[in-house]
Amino acid sequence: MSHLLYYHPQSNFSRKIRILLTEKQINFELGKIDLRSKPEHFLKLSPIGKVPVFVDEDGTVIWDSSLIAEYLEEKYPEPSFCPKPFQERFACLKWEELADILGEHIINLWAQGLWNPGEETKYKSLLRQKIARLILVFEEQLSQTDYLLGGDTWSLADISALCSFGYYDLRLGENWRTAYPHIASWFNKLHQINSVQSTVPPSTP
Ligand SMILES: N[C@@H](CCC(=O)N[C@@H](CS)C(=O)NCC(=O)O)C(=O)O
Repeated sequence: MSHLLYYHPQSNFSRKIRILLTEKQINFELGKIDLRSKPEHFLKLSPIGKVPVFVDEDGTVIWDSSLIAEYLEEKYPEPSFCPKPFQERFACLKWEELADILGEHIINLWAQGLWNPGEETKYKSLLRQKIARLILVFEEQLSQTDYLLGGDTWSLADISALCSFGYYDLRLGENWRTAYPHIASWFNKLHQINSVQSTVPPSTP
């Protein structure tokens, strides 16, 4: 049995794992899930019903991108994308979480747009505020360091964040680049990497 990743091509959380698997040089097959009509075999594997879901070659099933990332770091440690020392590890996981929450807010804002098109609801405006507040944290960090953890190479933190900003592009437009120049240049630099460039979410699924 080979590795299998259930995913959706527009999903930021799936992209995170596709990049990680590619960079760790783990061969994997992709199983595309129609999120509007999830197949029974997928729902049997994952009670959460969200992508990504990773199936290891021994049949182990892991859902949730953060858990999958942690699993991959443990089971396929080289090259590593999260430092091992306690403090640094948690710094990495905190940035990953911040990036994922940004991604979730963007998903929610986009979904609100589908449900209430043209209407600026209180919830939409709250989400916009939350998104703006989070983005500022990334801009501030990247005005001081080349990568989110401050070293000279990217990590899981950068992967999660670039997936959320890529998802922002897809769902809300590319207008953030002018207001956040440090994020923009970090984002452009990361797009020179093949696994990043080749997983840019397409506008049609
Ligand atoms: N915390 C989860 C979030 C996964 C998630 O929200 N996936 C979205 C696509 S990006 C999904 O499957 N949505 C379908 C649904 O909620 O029914 C993770 O990190 O994997």
